[in-house]
Amino acid sequence: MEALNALKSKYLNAVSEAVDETSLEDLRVAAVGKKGEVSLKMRELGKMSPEERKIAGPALNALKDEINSALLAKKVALSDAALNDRLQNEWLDVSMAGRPRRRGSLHPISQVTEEIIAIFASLGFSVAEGPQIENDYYNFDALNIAPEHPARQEHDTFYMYRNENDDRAPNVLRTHTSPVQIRHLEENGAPCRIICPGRVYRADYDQTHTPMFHQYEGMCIDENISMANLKWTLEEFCRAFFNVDDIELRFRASHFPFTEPSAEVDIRCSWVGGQLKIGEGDDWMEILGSGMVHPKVLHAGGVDIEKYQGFAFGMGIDRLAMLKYGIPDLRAFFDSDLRWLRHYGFASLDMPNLHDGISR
Ligand code: 2NL
Repeated sequence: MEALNALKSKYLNAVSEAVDETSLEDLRVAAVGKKGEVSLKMRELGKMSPEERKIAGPALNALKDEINSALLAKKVALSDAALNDRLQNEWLDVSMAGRPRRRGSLHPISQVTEEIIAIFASLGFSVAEGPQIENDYYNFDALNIAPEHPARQEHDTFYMYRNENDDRAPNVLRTHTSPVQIRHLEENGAPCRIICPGRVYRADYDQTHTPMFHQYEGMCIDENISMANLKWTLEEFCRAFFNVDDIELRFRASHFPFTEPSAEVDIRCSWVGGQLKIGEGDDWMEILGSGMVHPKVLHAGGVDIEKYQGFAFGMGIDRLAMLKYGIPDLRAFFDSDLRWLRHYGFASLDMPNLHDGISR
């Protein structure tokens, strides 16, 4: 009996002091495992007299049960403690404010492109897009630009690399967005009302030219389209874009291979103290080229020239952005200088209110 009491207090103490599950398991093996101390004692029951066994048997069973329940209770207590510990240490305050992050901004060219699209959308124009690498048919021939035309000379056009013995005509980086309009006509036919904003490329680099720049062209083809529709459309655009009610445009006869007649368009303006004012003053500033689409170009687009005619125009997006937002240097547009982008960039959704500018 003495021996059992000693075993009991030895194991119950050890269990209560165990710090983890492995030491609990070691204790279980040492006490009640196959070769554990209690189990060995149980084997001795066989050698006892029936009277001794009557007392020792139940006592050993009771001891075994007591150690097993102590082990189980301790196991539960240890895992509860471990869970509490994790709950203490691994919490997360989901109501805490996030780390501040600097918000990006829209490049002025993206902003102005979106403004142009919004204005022309309200006039019923949709946006057409096309490849920046073109073949010379779409970039030149279809637009009535003859092979000997100066715009085709090597110094203006970027030609794609060809293998030496490849004598197919080389592809080019599009020098204007006009090929998009030809492709659109081929696919959709007349009538049509589209604008085509996008990147164009010319081998030219100085204060006012970059080898990649942005332009948009517009085209409207239908049964009764005249220069009068062109003039109204451009006036509406300028009113909305520059946010000035009284704008005045001046059409000057000009020449483009793809329009006949052709006109360059100036807007009335003044420069006061280096500040540009649109709509008033005695100066004129050229802002775009335009005209009635040349019959050969309509024909190349698969349009029935007996039935349809239309106007087209083109302007530089970069220059419009400089004029509207007072940006002095074209080349800064493409420097990717973050300070510049933060200064001249726009918040997303910063759209002009079209109701200010468009009269109906
Ligand atoms: C300019 C001149 C212009 C066009 C572009 C055009 C396109 C087709 C047919 C006819 Cl598919 N014309 N585009 C017409 C006149 C002028 O751009 O000075 N752009 C900055």
